[in-house]
Amino acid sequence: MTVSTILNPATEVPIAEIPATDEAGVDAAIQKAATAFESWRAVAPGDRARIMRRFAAVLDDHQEELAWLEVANAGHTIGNARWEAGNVRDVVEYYAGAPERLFGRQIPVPGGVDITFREPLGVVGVIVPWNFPMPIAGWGFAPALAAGNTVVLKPAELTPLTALRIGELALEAGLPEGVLTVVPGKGSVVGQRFVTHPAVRKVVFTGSTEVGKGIMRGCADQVKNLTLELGGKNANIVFADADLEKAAAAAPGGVFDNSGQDCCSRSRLLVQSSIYDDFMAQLEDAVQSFTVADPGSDSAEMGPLISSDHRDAVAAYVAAGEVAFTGSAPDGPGFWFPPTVITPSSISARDFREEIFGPVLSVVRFETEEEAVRIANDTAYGLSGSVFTENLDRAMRVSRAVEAGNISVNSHASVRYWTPFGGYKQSGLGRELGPDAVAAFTEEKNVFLATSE
Ligand code: TAP
Repeated sequence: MTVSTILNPATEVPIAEIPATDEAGVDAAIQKAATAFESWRAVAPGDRARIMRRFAAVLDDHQEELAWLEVANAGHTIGNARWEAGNVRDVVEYYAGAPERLFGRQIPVPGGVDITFREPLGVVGVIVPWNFPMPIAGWGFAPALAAGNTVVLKPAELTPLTALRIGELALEAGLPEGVLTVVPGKGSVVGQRFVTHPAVRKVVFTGSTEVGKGIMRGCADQVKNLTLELGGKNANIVFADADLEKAAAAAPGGVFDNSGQDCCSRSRLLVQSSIYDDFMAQLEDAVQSFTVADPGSDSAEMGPLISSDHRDAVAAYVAAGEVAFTGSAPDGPGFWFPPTVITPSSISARDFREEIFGPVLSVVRFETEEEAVRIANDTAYGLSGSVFTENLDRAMRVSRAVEAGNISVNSHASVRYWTPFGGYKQSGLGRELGPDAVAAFTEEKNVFLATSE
């Protein structure tokens, strides 16, 4: 059996050995989930809701444990990791409200009565990347379970520890065996089998656009339901009429949070020419005071990158770009990389076009609002973006004009579990979170009952 050695990315010290599931093991997990589906779908809505609320309570009791596990496995700062564990709890709690409110409709038709039902799909396969192991798992499994589906969940090979623990906590909370099964292993084996196994009726994939396209092609064979959350190259547009101090103070967090390993990272900064020099001076101060340190310390704003290979990939972009200034990072063991600001020679430079997924910010200037929107939209991606301005008309105009699923005005926050999240263009397909996520884990059935005159 293949075993993955899990490293702490801040120290490079091995912290666990996790067996990789082979294809027979994946098939057994899917079969178990298919069997559990028959009884889980039949659990009365109020009881399903109660079990999910209990699951949220158990997650709450273990928030601190889960957070420290993520610090060790993914190098997330403890502040972020606490938020992430709390987010899984909140998302489970939020969708615990859904089973009792999974309404159909009564539609007026001639000759009878017409009603619709929301029925669960069956087994749902959730494939999770390494950058946000806990929240992204929860965004898939919580609404899926609420709708009456069962879930097989594949964490990334590099970061399986919190998902495996959440699987144990689900059982402790009273979810029946087979309702939520965590299946660690390789994407090419476990993830691929979710795509090809006919009992898996929907795949929820979060990861790179390249792998996502392959999964979409694979799902086509069985016309399988699919949600894709893919990459991003998001623009932060700072207008001359913005509160510059606020915009400069917020920019580092918008791109360097989670070491830039964030599909919503505002990795393209567009600054209006008339304030460019002033803004860059303020940005330099903000970047240099951004604290990159032991992720377990309360003051850390950024930890290491996830792996040595990933650090090499990020470094290659920086070596090819024009570095304007950098922050600092610890020396010694750990996959550290300093926050780095690049001024690309043109908007066709690689660092300005490709998702780097590291702490690298590329800054360009623009003259007019139209030009800012044109540059922001000149990308295959469309996940998120920010607009900094004090002019409400401009804020609304630009928010509507940028082709992205999530825009923030005078803020970089993109994720709230109450609101829909997802991408335009090659950033994805479908939406997660928000009030409609449960519907994406159902088939809508229409029933017509003929009535006699
Ligand atoms: P990927 O390499 O695409 O991996 C994502 C997941 O897919 C991992 O669990 C991976 O498994 C699995 N996988 C790999 N090959 C597969 C295959 N052929 N069939 C099925 N599953 C397969 O991405 P990553 O490097 O982990 O994550 C970074 C990317 O995710 C970035 O592009 C980022 O923008 C994107 N991302 C998007 C979002 C949203 S919400 N849009 C959120 C976070 C991240 P193993 O790695 O374990 O082999």
